[in-house]
This record gives sequence, C-alpha cells and structure tokens, in this order.
Amino acid sequence: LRVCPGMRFQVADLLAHLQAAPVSTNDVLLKPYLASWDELIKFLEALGPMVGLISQEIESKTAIIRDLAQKAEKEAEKIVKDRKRKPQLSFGYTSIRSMIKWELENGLVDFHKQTNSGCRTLLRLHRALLWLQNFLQELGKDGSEEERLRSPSDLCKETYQHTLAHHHNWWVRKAAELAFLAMPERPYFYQLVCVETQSEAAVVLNRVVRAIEEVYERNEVALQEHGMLDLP
Ligand code: 1PW
Repeated sequence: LRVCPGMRFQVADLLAHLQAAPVSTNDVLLKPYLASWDELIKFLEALGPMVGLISQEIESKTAIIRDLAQKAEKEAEKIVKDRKRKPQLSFGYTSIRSMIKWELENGLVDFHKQTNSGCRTLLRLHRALLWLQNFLQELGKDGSEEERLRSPSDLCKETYQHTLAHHHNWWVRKAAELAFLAMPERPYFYQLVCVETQSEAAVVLNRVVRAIEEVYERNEVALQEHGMLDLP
C-alpha cells in the first residue's frame, strides 16, 4: 500500500486498524474498531461537503461509545482501588462482547425503547459498515467493461438502497440520496487510495473489504447471539 503524501485519509492506516480489531476467535476490540471509523470518516469527508455532513452522524455515534467507555473505566478504577481487586481484562468497553456483557449486567440495554446504550449505538455503526463494505466491494470490481464504467454515485445509491436504507425513514433516505448525487468520479477515488488504474484499485479495495468483512461478521454474530439486531 502506498502512502499518499499530504492526504488526511490513509488507506494503510484504515487497514491497520481494521486488522487490529479481531481478537480471540469471535471478539472485536473496540479501540481499533472505533479507530477504523475515525479513518472511514476521513474517507467520507474527502468525498465532499454533503457526504461529510452525514458522516458527522457517524462521528457522534463513535463519541457516544467512547464516552461510555471512559465513564466505565473510571468506575472500574474506583472498584479496583476500593476493594483492592485486580482489574479484569474483559471489563467494560474493551471489546464488543465485554460491552454486551457489561451493559446487560448493569441493566443498560433497553430492548423496547430508545436509549443511548453502547449496544444500540454500535448497532447503528454496524449497519452503516455493511453499506460501506458493499459500496467498496462494488467500486473494487474489475471484471466487465460495464462494471468498470458504473459511476460511484450510482453504486453508492444502489448499495445504500440494499442495506442501510431499510433502517432509515423517508427524510433520512432523501437526504442520503441527495448527498450521493454530488459524489466524485472514479479517478478521484483512485487518488484517495493512491492508485492509478481500476485493477490497482481493485487490489487495495479488496484488501479493505476482506478486513471489514471479518470485523462485520464477528459483530453480527455477537449481536445476533444476544438478540440485539433490532435494538430500538
Ligand atoms: C460512500 C458512502 C457515503 C455514505 C456516508 C455514510 C454515512 C451514513 C450515515 C447516514 C446517516 C444519515 C442521518 C442519520 C441517521 C440516523 O437516524 C441513523 N444513523 C445511522 C448511522 O444510520 C440511526 O440512528 P438513530 O437515529 O437511531 O440514533
């Protein structure tokens, strides 16, 4: 992977964070997961002011989880100090599975009404990640002439309609679709990941897509095992 001088978004950083996230056989560390989102936000911001605006929503979701993590950490420190107990590795918001366990044990997850739990917030990021994964996968296809000629704007709209749009109301869908209209053309995306041709882009994008897939699948299973795929 090439380093692009002077660019805020670096695909190598994104890949590094994504690959640092999977832990043990079925868990995902939250720090690198959120760091991956930081990098994806830079990517989205580079796509223009309209997309940047909706990516602020993603940023606020990552901030909610980070806040919860910070509070839990302070609490944990207190417990350790008061009772002279050893800090546990699987405590609080270390990983998605520790977060689920922590929030369930502390009654922080509401299955019937909207709250600001880490679980329901992560679910929003999780759904958005599937969309990004599909979009990057389509953008990275290097098969037929037809595939290579499809505009990022169309790909974005189609993958959105197949994934995240199901979870959005009419107003949000319209706003999102408006943002896609102003999407740059393929050469701009090549610059973003520092390549010159579609076949080079395919190599880079496929590596990113594989890494996203691994993280996405693990989170999907963890949320599903706890009946958390529809949290309000
Ligand atoms: C290359 C693709 C570019 C797409 C940019 C990715 C941003 C996706 C986020 C769209 C957000 C639209 C506005 C907010 C919607 C929220 O209602 C929704 N949030 C998400 C992340 O889907 C649900 O969150 P909520 O309202 O239940 O807290």
